Amino acid sequence: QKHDSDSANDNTNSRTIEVLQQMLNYYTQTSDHWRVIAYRKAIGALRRQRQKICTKSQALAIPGIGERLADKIEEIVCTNRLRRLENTNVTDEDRALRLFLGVYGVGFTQASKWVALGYRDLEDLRAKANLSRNQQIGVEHFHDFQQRIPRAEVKEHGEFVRKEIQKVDAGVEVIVGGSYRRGAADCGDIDVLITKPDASMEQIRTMMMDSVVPILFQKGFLQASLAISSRESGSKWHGASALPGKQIWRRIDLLFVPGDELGAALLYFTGNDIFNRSMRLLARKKGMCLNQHGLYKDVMRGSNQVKISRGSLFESRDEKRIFEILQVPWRPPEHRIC
Ligand code: DCP
Ligand code: MG
Ligand code: MN
Repeated sequence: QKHDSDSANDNTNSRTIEVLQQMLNYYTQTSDHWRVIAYRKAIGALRRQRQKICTKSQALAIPGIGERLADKIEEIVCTNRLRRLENTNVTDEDRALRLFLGVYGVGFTQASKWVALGYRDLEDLRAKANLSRNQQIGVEHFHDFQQRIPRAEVKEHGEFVRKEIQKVDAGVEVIVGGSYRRGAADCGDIDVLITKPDASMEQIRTMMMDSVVPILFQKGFLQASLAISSRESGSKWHGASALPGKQIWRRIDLLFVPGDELGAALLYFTGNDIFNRSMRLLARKKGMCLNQHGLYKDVMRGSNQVKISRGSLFESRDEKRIFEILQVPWRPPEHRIC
């Protein structure tokens, strides 16, 4: 893998990004989809800049940043803050709602219930709320999970996993995906894809439950299991991990992939989510269907767009071939940001 150097790490625009990220969080919670897309674009574009962007005209010169965001960037750099953030006139309820939405695994319904019960901070939840096991973990490790993970540390987690698995089976491949594979300087979580060239779904699933996960727990690397999504094919393990000698817990997702689905799984797990959505939409327009298992052709849909037949597998092993078949010029992971 390329991009393992720390070149992107010392981002001179990190304060600007941090403030824009707060606005993004706000718009995400209020489901303001257009602003969410605009802010994500701008943040992604800023992350890729080598020099500090200080003025409106500098910001406007970057593709993906429009007039209004350029104004905001200039304001942030000049004042070290954004008036809009302070003007959103938040009530205690709003503040509590946003705080609770930041707890791992907590959605709008649960957060609203807690607010209605009069809870306002994490201490209230700890003392008064009837928390599920996962919610307890989310609350106890709230500050850990809120922190971005430096690229170098994401890499270390991936290497730990690779080393331990390969001690048992040298044929297993471990690839760090998600925002790391896209070259991000820091990541929200650690996304690890685990595969073996000739392994079937059945074998992969056995490897996950009987071997990989227990070993990584035994080594003291995995700290908690949060969720397992395991459909007819495909298995993802969600949990928390910590490096030896370190206190901080990180969110980690392990995606287990049969050998012949590697290409489609890589495409899915590299994202970003908006890029995935546009690729899937494109496949659909061409009468095909793209998901994390493969690209299917001759998919039949009824008038209501509901699938009648699943179609036949076109390609799943080779990521590049999927681009070719969809007639999309190859985009390296670093450019898969919409
Ligand atoms: N993904 C997707 N649709 C979603 C969520 C995820 O297609 N609703 C895919 C694309 C993501 C990948 O899974 O890139 C990993 O998901 P993450 O939530 O870990 O997102 P990222 O790794 O892209 O970003 P972050 O740094 O926030 O973890
Ligand atoms: Mg991720
Ligand atoms: Mn993830």
